[in-house]
Amino acid sequence: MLIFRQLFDPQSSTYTYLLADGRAQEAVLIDPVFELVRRDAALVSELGLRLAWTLETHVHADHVTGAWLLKQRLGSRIALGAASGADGADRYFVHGDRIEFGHRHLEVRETPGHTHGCVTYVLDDQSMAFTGDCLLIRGSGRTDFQQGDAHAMYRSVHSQILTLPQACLLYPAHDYRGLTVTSVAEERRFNPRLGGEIGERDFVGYMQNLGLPHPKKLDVAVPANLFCGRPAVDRDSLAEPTWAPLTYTFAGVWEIQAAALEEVAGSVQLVDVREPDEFNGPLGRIHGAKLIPLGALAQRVGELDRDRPVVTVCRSGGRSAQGAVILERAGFTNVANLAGGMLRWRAEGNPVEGAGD
Ligand SMILES: N[C@@H](CCC(=O)N[C@@H](CS)C(=O)NCC(=O)O)C(=O)O
Ligand SMILES: [Fe+2]
Repeated sequence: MLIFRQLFDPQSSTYTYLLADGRAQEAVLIDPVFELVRRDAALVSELGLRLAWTLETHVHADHVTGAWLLKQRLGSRIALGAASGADGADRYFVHGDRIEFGHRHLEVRETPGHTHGCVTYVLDDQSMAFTGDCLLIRGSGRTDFQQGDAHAMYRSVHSQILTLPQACLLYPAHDYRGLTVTSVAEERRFNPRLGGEIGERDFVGYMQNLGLPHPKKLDVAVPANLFCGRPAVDRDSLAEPTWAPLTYTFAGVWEIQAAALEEVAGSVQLVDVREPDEFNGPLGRIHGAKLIPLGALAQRVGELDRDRPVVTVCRSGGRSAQGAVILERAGFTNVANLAGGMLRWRAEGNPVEGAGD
């Protein structure tokens, strides 16, 4: 069973792709983004997968790759094209290499043009290909920096991508209009730069006149990506919280387990976001919890100490997850949701107050 997820970074309009063999539970991530490593790691973990490899389609100019950070956190290995010129990878691909994950594999095709080291990853059954910034949906990557070469791109697209089966789905590294996927047949017919009878000279003329501004992050992204995303100085922007053992969920919320809350209960503020009748009802409440119903939380954040961590709680962990989001939006930095709420707290035999009063 193939697991496939298309993930999006709204900052740089980058697509990250998760592919996994569901039976072997082994995954690869294509083009992860540094700032979204937590999200990607959460998805890998929630799907019960082991991340074997992060694969770059090229040295990106517009965002820093998450490859290095994922290697630190999950032990994944880093791979990209040998012609990329990047240091710090565990494997450098040449044309025809295979990257295995479980019983599936991707084939590496060199598709230079946007950069020297661009590669396209083709799934074993040729049902999908990941074209990086070579072929974009109804477009192509730019060729005006980083060894860009419109002649090379034309040949890459025509010899390596549009020769795949007509039904092969093509997934690019970016789309700036919200389009998500295309196919070989569609691009052969409708790509305005590369489709139909358009020849190499037509394409080169088109590419010389794109007139795009340089990516905003170019000066930061390229040097960092030449080291596979290892920061030059330690960045603490993605530092993990240390006040309690927490889990980051793909839903975007930090969670604390009941057992961990017991350990830190004395030092955190516990906010119960249920309604008063529930707070005083048969499920009881946790010792020291302060009642602020979810609907009133945004207005009453002033009642909480911003310098101490906050744990939100409700009946089952659903409303309190929203409570955690509200507090983060209000500028609280150390916030976690009690996983499973009062139901799990009680099921695990933890003490409650007020039950049955
Ligand atoms: N405005 C974007 C520009 C991004 C950009 O130039 N993207 C490259 C890929 S790294 C590209 O080929 N873009 C093609 C296009 O914009 O049509 C930014 O600042 O990041
Ligand atoms: Fe790019």
